[in-house]
Amino acid sequence: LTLGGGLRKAIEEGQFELYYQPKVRSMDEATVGAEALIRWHHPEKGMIPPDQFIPIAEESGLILPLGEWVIRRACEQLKLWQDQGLPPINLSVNLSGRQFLQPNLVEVVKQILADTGIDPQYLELELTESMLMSDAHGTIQKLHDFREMGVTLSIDDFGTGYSSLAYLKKFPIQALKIDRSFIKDLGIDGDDDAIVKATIAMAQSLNLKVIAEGVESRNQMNLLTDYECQEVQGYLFAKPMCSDDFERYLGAFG
Ligand code: G
Ligand code: G
Ligand code: MN
Ligand code: NA
Repeated sequence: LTLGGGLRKAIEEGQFELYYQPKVRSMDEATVGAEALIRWHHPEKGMIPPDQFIPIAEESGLILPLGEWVIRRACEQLKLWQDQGLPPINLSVNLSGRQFLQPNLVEVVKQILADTGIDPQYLELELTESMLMSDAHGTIQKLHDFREMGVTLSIDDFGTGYSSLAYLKKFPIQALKIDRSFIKDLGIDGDDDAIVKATIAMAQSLNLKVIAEGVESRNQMNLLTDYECQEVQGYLFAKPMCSDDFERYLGAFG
């Protein structure tokens, strides 16, 4: 499978689409946000999942135009939903490592927000632990610039990387997304319950919002509500959906 060659053409021809997965508030199960997830509709190979082409886009550097397209498309969609009078939601996008290192990333995001007329408070950027641990020059400055702009920053896949709790103190982060590997056996494997409870308690005392990922069962949901996890995301509520389906969902459950 040689996807690399097709990637540039795919960007030019607009073969990508964003899907949206609801983020649900535990208290009342209202949809308060969504995560944008990219899909590639390949003309011959059909739908290709991001796991298969994001690494190639990273290697080739095409992640920069592609990543920029994702942020712009997400903000344009958010604007459409706001103009339709749908309940206000926060929309998060995943950043890749190389994209985060892009020196003008802050300017790119600022320009997209200005072009689309989106209030920065509705945009959330999902970072990974490795981006924060890389200790690259300018990381802290970048995070503070985003914060100053009013964009929300969260740590994705929390607990799976080479993590240091020091960065929770050092960096201006607002939310932790507990990786779905800790949610899978909640209520079955006591270690996972202990880890999830401890993460939530720590987040609460640091004033960070916590989101549990990969919630698939009512039992997991009940436990997470007990543990006072503010928000959840997972197949129990909905899989990632195309914009039309998400719009209907938001109309019904927003
Ligand atoms: O549903 P799912 O198959 O969408 O996503 C698989 C992986 O691809 C996840 O780790 C997710 O974070 C990543 N991913 C999805 N969309 C994007 C995107 O727009 N940019 C980046 N960098 N990663 C994405
Ligand atoms: O790495 P990141 O958290 O961005 O990845 C999101 C990935 O998790 C996407 O591939 C998305 O489709 C997937 N996902 C979302 N909800 C669930 C769920 O409830 N169960 C499983 N197994 N995967 C999920
Ligand atoms: Mn994510
Ligand atoms: Na994750």
